[in-house]
Amino acid sequence: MTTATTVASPAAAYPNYLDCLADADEQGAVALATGLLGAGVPAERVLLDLVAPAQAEVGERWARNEWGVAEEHVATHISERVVAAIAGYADDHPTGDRIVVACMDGEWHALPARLVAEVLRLRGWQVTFLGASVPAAHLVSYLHRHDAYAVALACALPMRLPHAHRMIEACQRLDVPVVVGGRGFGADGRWARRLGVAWAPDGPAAADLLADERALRAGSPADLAHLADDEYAGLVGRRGELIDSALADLAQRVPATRDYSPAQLDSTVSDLGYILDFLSAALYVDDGSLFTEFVDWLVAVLGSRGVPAAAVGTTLRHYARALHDFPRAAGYLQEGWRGLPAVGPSTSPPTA
Ligand code: B12
Repeated sequence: MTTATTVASPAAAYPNYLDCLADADEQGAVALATGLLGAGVPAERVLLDLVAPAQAEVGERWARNEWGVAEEHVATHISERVVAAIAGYADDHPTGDRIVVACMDGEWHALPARLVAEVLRLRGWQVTFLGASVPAAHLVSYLHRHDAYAVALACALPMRLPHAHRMIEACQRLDVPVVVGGRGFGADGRWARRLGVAWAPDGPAAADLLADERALRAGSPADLAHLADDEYAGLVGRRGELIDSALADLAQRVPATRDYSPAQLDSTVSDLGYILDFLSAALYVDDGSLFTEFVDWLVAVLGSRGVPAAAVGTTLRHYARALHDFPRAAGYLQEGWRGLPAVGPSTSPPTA
């Protein structure tokens, strides 16, 4: 078990905090965080300079296959516990208006949203935290029953952007202003701008924006004229059929997949689906970089688990052939394939 010593800055506490997460040392982690508060570090800084970067590191360790899902779950549970301990330091009687904080439908990354919720609370807003995966209809019905000055919506995965847009539109129809954030909107929030919604990089920036109603409501409308080509809707409609055919294609071209265990088959089907979901999201916001960034990430994650980039290449080629009459989708697939490390442009392109 890690011994928590009192340190005076989040940066100095960080290595010990990571050790606490790795050692499942719940008490040690809480003691480190509350020790910082006791040393005069503002609660907001503990959340953003200790808990948040530690969680990002947890993700990197998972991506590199150094940590399994169980280690990630333990670490996230401990971080949630730490956030709850820090939350106890917020003003019990905030005077600001009510902000509803929620995750997009299908979005299970509740902790990033919780960090934002606590920062807003620390800044004096009344906050109602709805947590993970809130279906649009339920958010609307909640907003009908409870007054809210604004809604803060979180999205960690770009593949949820089409759902995000539905939720944003639902709030806008009720004339409740929305601020969005999270990795899902791109590091610079570029996909939020495409969806015509205010974006903030973190809790403090969101608090500043919420304090300025004009800025919150300013902004250009969604820019989605490209959806008229129906590629997005067509791809969503063909999702099941495309996964089935990609699986059959893999079995033919990569014989080892025929001997996959049920668990390996499950995760292959998930990956085949993720490829289509990220492709659909890229079509939705008309930005191929959303898809190519995902392919780079997928290749790295699968590579650390012994799956060669060529397997991803096989599927990208299959989807590009199947979607030859979807020019935007085929273009993104081709870009993704060209960026693959081992199969690069020296062999024939996916549409050939
Ligand atoms: C914990 C975790 C989970 C947990 C979440 C539990 C929970 N209670 O939150 C569980 C197990 C559910 C999970 C599941 C998955 N996860 Co996950 N997860 C993480 C992890 C390790 C930490 C999340 C976290 O707490 N981040 C800490 C916060 C602080 O980071 P942040 O998102 O950058 O937030 C800051 C800003 O973006 C901003 N912000 C965030 N939200 C909002 C909202 C508003 C309104 C505003 C203004 C600002 C704002 O403020 C925050 C503070 O500064 C991340 C790694 C990471 N880098 O985040 C992966 C990560 C996000 N997950 C990832 C993946 C792939 C998945 C899965 C698809 C895995 C799988 N195969 O099943 C599923 C998808 C589930 C789903 N449909 O949502 C990938 C995403 C990669 C990608 N290409 O998009 C990541 C990046 C891991 C990695 N390095 O590869 N995950």
